[in-house]
Formats: sequence, structure tokens, C-alpha cells
Amino acid sequence: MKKILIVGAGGQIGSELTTYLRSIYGAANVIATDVRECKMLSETGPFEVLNALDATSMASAVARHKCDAIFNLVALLSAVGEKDPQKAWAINMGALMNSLEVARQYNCALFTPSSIGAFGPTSPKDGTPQDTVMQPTTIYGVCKVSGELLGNYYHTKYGVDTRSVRFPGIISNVTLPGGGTTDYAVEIYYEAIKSGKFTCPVPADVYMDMIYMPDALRACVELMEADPAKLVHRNSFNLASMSFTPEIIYAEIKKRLPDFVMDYNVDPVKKAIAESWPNSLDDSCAREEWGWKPQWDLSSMTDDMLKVIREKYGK
Ligand code: AKB
Repeated sequence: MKKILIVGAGGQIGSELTTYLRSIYGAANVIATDVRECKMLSETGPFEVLNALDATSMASAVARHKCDAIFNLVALLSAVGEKDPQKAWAINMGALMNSLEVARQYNCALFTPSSIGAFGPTSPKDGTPQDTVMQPTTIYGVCKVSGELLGNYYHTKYGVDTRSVRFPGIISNVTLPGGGTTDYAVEIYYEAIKSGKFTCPVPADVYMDMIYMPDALRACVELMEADPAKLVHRNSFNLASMSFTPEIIYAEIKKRLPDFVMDYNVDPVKKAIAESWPNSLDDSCAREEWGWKPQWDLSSMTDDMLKVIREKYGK
């Protein structure tokens, strides 16, 4: 990758991925775009307002900047998607189709994240394999499975260099996620510092895979830079790092903040989604095919999250 276009750069992943890619490839070579102005990104490199549903504008940006790689990070997440499934399909699939077509026309590599949300209640729950039954029960998951199939189709039919990972819930401390089922695992850290109490919307005993942002960012670059000859799979690789329940993350925070309290007000939509997703993924294909290895676990992530959020709020 030499010149990269990011679409949907203002969101949870994009805001940190832009900075990370700029630190590796040079600020001038990473063009961040989003449907809204984003001061944080425009102050550190090229930024354009771009609606990913407008294929002509996306093609024009790729052509003007002579990009050879696109990161499509546009997504309406799982919980919010259930409020308006038609809108979720239109945005998630519209941005993906435009990215695939522009990548095909301008010979770009394309990264689009999939998710643990691509699995459903009929997938094996523990050690969910790379290649298995995928019958998600959310529109978000339906988009992710369709996106994975489309990515593979564009690769085999047109030779587009499509690559992707199935992200767990991403935990980060720069931009808050919005509308996801795993968002609680970010919010809990902020509330632990800000108010000392948190009301959890997900049942106490539901396991979901999670990953700390620095590992997620490294995974994107390592996969995109991987030797294509070694990739048996493309869309998408299971990615695992840590798996925990609300009770487990609560206990981890409480070790450091003994006065922190958590109660539950379970959201039925989030409960149904969380219970339909795997407990833990088997990421051995990612490890074998491109050397994936997480560097953060729940304990080291908790130390770092609390430290950064404390500094942010001067607490
Ligand atoms: C969500 O909860 O919808 C996302 C995801 C796991 O893809 N964070």
C-alpha cells in the first residue's frame, strides 16, 4: 500500500486507523474521508467530505489521489441496525458495493471489516471455526455475510485484492462506538472513571469476543501487507484476542477500583443479539496464513484503558 483512501474515517475504527496508517505510510499518503467534517483528521493530513453512497465522488477521490488501497469502514452496527433494517442494508451494502466497484475500476486493494456478527445461533458457540454455518439473525450480520461473499466474488471473478477480518467487539479510548452490542465493554471503562457506577445492558453471563484497538489496527495492516500467495482465505478471517462476560470485565475493573459498582438493565435487543453470537472464535487460520498474534489481554487492556481515560478527564 502506498496511497490509501479511507471511507467512513470519522467512526470508532477510522479515527484511530487514520492516525496509525499516517504514522506508517506518511500523513500525505492517507486520505481520510467521511460524510461529516472531522477536525481531528483534517488537522493531521488530507481530509475530504465524502458520502460513500456516492460512487462517482468515491471514484473521483481515488483517481485524483492516485490511491492503490481503500479501507471501507462505513457501517451501521448491530443494535442500531435493528431499528431500521432497510437503512442498515442501504448504507452497509451501498458503501461496500461502491468500494468494490471503485477498487475494481482503479485496481485498488480493498479492506472491509466483517464481524463476529456474521455468525448466528446455529454456528458452533465455542471455538467457532473459520469455515462453518453462518446464519445471522440481525440485518447487520446479514450484511456482513453478504459482504464476505461479495468480497470473495470480486476476488475470484475480477481479481480484486479484497481482504477482511471478522472483528470482535473493539475496545478503544479515542472515539466512542455507537449502536453496537459490544459497546458496553467500552462504556464501562468511561463510567468507572467518570461516575464510579455502570448499568449494563447485556446479561451478566454472556461471553463475546473482544479486542483492544492497538491489536485491531495492527491486524488491518498486517493482513493488507501479507504475502497474497500465503492467503488461503480472504473474506474474512476469524480474529480472536480475549473473550469475557460483563461479570468478568466488572471484576477486572473492580480489582483496580474497589468502589466501582455495576447493576443491570438488560436491553432485550442487545440480549438477543449477544446470545446469538459466538462465545469465542478459533483464529488459527489468521495465525497460520498471515501470522496474527494478539498482544493485549483483559488485564493489560484494563490498565491502559483506565490510565488513558483518567488522563482524559483529569481524574
Ligand atoms: C457490534 O457490536 O455491532 C460491533 C461488532 C461486534 O461488530 N461492535
